[in-house]
Amino acid sequence: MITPRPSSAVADAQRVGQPVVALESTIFSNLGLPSPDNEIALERCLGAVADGGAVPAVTAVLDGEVRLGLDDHEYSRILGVAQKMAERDVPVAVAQRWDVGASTVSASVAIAAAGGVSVFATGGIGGVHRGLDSFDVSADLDAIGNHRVVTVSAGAKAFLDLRKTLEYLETIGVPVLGWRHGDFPAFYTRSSGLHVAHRVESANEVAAVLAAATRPTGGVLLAVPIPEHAALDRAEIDAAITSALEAADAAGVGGAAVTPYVLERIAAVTEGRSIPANLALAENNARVAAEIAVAIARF
Ligand code: PSU
Ligand code: MN
Repeated sequence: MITPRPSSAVADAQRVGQPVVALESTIFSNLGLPSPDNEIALERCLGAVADGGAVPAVTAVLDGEVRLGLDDHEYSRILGVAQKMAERDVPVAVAQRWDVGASTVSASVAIAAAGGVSVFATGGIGGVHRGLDSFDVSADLDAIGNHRVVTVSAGAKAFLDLRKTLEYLETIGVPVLGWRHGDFPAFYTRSSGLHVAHRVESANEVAAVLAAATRPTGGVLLAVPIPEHAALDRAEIDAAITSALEAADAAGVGGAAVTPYVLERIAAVTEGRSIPANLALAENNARVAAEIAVAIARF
């Protein structure tokens, strides 16, 4: 089993029961957002967690060591070239002493849970991909179901099959909560047209749901819609997604490379308009996650 090494800020917070929020590192690496937006996203997410009264803990593997929270001088390492690291890759990253393993949602919730952190913020989770023949179902979903962590996200990435993603989460028993919203968000837009199982109005309610979990290691998904002012036009983003998926298909991109490729194509087709939306929702999720962590610490 892994024992993540906490940063000194995270260790100090945990010693006195102060709230901590885990953040993934893939979105901040070259696999997530283009430079310099990745650095801006990191600063805004770190700031939002701190402003909310919690300590941020970016998860990663550095020099073969599983980390929960980084020191200031180390952030530059995850902003550069990194190897995408899902949960199943974490043991390999340790054994092979990877320089920089950038944690996806699945790796991040596993690291957070192992380090005693129960709230995690990301942009959008992975899920069930469109088309039946790819058999591509993100490991994020089972990881959320298998670790006692609240994952805060703007729904799943919009180019997925959101209906099947929600069905899968239902099957594996993950409570899907809508943050002051009855619809499952579609990342760049506030609504997918699909309903969440339950709507919640407060951070205390989310803390109470986690406390009443039926499984010792079950997680919760909190779906937070993108702030109104940052949301993209539904028709524009739908067209961009269609063209990005066609390009991925034509280029024969598969497996773990699909998500970075499609995100890059969506940014190109929307002439960069997907990027500020992505930054705004990630920051907003970090802010809500801090609220949840504060509520859990008080619960
Ligand atoms: N959403 C984004 N940017 C990203 C990701 C999601 O806007 O970079 C990353 C997250 O780290 C997520 C991962 O966990 O993509 C899912 O990858 P896959 O579909 O290969 O499981
Ligand atoms: Mn996949």
